[in-house]
Amino acid sequence: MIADGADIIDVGGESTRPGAQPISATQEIERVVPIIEALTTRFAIKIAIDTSKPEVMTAALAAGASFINDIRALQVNGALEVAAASSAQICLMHIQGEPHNMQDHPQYNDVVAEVKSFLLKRINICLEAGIKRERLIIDPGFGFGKLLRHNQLLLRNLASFATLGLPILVGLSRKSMIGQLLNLPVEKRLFGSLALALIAAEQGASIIRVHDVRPTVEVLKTWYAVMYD
Ligand code: PT1
Repeated sequence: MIADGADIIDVGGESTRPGAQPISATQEIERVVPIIEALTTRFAIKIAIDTSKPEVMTAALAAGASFINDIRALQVNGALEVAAASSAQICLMHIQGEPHNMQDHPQYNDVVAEVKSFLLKRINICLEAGIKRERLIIDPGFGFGKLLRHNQLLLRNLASFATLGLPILVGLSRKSMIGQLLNLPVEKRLFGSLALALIAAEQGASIIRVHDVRPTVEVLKTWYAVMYD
């Protein structure tokens, strides 16, 4: 991933895919800490820790992570305090429900407005806890308690999240949204993922979480060179 042009490696020990079951903090730490240590001792790459648990955040930061990627936007007890006491960058993501049940019946009146208003609340809670604005990143949380229609509306209107004044991160790679649009299984979603990465970048996303680093870097480099170099 580093050789292919990744700027950040997101390390996670607990699946957050639809239907995933939770694991303990101890088990999560046992999974991620050796990986983070192995990466930080060998490479000068930024490591994100994909977790919601404060204990895991603490252990991962001590092992060399410098980015907290939290799909629950620091809502778990103690997470806000750990994040505030660190100097890490923080990604605040929107989710409706919990991974095990989030796709059961996602419901919104105005998905774009509701996701934005949730993120604004979490941003303000972070600022009140003493976290500098410069450390924050936002993510609408594609596939996290969202139907295809909700994901479409969020991506179509992603540029409007710029009103929150923070960098935008998106994760769209191989998600079921592409499966629904193209009727393809997870291992055949590369081209759909590339299309979604480009749409997100064109609308101002500055961090794109992907599985297929090299193809994505080539698409985005080509787009950027033509449009902005
Ligand atoms: C994401 C993300 C993430 N996605 C951030 N972190 C996952 N900040 C894990 C599906 O619909 O978008 N942003 N960490 C992976 N989660 C999912 C969710 C995987 C939905 C697949 C689906 O297929």
